[in-house]
Amino acid sequence: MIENPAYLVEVTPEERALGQLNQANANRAYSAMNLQGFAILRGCFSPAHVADMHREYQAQYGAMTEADMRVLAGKASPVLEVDKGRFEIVLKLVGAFDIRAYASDLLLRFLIPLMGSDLRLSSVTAVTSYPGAVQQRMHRDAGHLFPEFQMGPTLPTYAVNVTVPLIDVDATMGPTGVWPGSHRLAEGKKPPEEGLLTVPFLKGDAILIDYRTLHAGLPNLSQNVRPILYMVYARSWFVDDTNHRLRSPLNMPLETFRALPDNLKPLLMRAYSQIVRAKGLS
Ligand SMILES: O=C(O)CCC(=O)C(=O)O
Repeated sequence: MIENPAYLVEVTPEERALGQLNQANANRAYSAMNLQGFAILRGCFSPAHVADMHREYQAQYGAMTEADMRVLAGKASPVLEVDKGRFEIVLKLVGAFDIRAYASDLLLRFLIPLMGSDLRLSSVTAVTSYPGAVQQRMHRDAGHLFPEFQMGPTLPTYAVNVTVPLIDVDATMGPTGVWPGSHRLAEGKKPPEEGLLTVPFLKGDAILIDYRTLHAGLPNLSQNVRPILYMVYARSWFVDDTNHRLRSPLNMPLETFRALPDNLKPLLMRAYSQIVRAKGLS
């Protein structure tokens, strides 16, 4: 029998139904986050929920060609062209993009021991690459903390990007490639390009990437549009001024926020204050 690599954790249907990883799986994923700076929770989301999220994505942006997206990106809109043919979209959190996604029990129960029980949802977007999108440069989502003291690589996690593919993403369609262990590298130190790890994404996966881990969206060599959901969770004091200084980090109608259970409101509170700040400054 071929063993799964250390970063790949198979979530059982029982764990998904319970909303909690068993201790052995949780430990395996914590160890991967610590040593490799990423982990894949395979089967974190049910196939039916992922299909619903994809339908909702299609309803919001499925009709858009690459040219349409570029036009949107050229004006004040939820769309940003991050690289040629690759767009970050502040999705409207309606339909299946609901608490089952951004407040998934299984995810939150896993993330709380990593970042504290007062962790915050920092942003929710989608990153969509169109056929022909090129490979991104190697980058971190944000830099090390306390850069002047060179201690960032040794510190615990301050933010995690949770990527949820809305369709299966094989190597030709371009998943996100990572450099395992690069969260422990000092600013300015680069791992060899050939250390890039490419793992095809499957529907139901949640790919957890420490904000410090070097990664790159890979080229889309297929004929298909590749949308992935991007949910970022962070320690309560971390404000993502690298990616969302003047852009709203999420798009949720105020009435949806007001209707959330009271215990979930703190999770979104900071993103809301950033929305207000972005509106005031832009
Ligand atoms: O498109 C991807 O796979 C990754 C995107 C990304 O890392 C980014 O836009 O910062």
